[in-house]
Amino acid sequence: MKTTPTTFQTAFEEDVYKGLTSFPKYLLSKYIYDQKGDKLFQQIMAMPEYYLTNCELIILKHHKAAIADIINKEGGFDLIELGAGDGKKTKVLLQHLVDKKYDFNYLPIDISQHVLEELESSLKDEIPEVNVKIQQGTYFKTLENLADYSNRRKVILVLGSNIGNLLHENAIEFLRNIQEAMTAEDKLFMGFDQKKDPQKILDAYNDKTGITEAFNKNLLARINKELDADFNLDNFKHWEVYDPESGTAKSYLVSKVQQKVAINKLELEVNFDAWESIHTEISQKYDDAVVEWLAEEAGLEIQTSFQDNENCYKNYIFRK
Ligand code: AVI
Repeated sequence: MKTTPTTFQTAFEEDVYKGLTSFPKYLLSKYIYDQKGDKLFQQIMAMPEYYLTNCELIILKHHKAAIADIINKEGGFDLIELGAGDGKKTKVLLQHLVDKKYDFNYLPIDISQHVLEELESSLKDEIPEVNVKIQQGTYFKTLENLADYSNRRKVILVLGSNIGNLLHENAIEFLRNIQEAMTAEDKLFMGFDQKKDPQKILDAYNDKTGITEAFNKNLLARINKELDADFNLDNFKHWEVYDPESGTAKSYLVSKVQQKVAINKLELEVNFDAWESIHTEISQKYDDAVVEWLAEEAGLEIQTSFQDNENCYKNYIFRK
């Protein structure tokens, strides 16, 4: 193995190097999302096992009027969505806000310009009354510059239990960054997947059709493509565990054989023992006590929450 290169051209290079030279090995789940990863995630959201999408959709459909009542105030507002994706769930709320003739702008933010353009054009067809302004960028950068493009009361929307991909420590930092960008008038509306039957969680992250496996392995495919590496994807097994005590689902890629992988762009050769793992993602599941604790640590207060009949998933409204 070579010594650490002194300069990396991208954060991706540096993070891959760090993760695969650590013990135990890991890769960061944010790198799953290139164009192929985005597509695979869309497929995951459409799978019957991936209950999260449907639960949140049901909550939005049932409670859209109550939600709109809380977020709407005189003088109008900017609805800022972090990690907007295809906007399927958000459109339920947007349609209601339009029907009620509420005064608002919709500002979806996503890391993928491609995803944003598709969302913008689908909105033109489906709900042309919505005044939409897309913004490409990472959550953190965008939150820093929020004042540059929103000067009205803000309602910040984070759906899909996206916060679950962060360790508690990072989730608190994320919430605190949002809190710092908010005024006392603003609201945060966020989805948190709840603790439930462990089997249901394992099934959602380990579908028989292999979509989640391909999604997880897209990390290796991306390293092959962008860093000139020779991972053989068939030599790795997708493995999911869920700890009902901590509420943490963890994804791994496990090497089925003893093998060496060359990552040419990093001048790195990575050795894997048979059955050695790469930790790739966490998907945290919550209960009220944990959400209250996260909020308090971040300087936020839960105003109210909405849940589905099976208490599978919850959307909380926070204020500062
Ligand atoms: C985006 N995020 C909330 C998904 C989740 O449930 O953790 C990503 C995902 N990973 C596997 N399936 C879906």
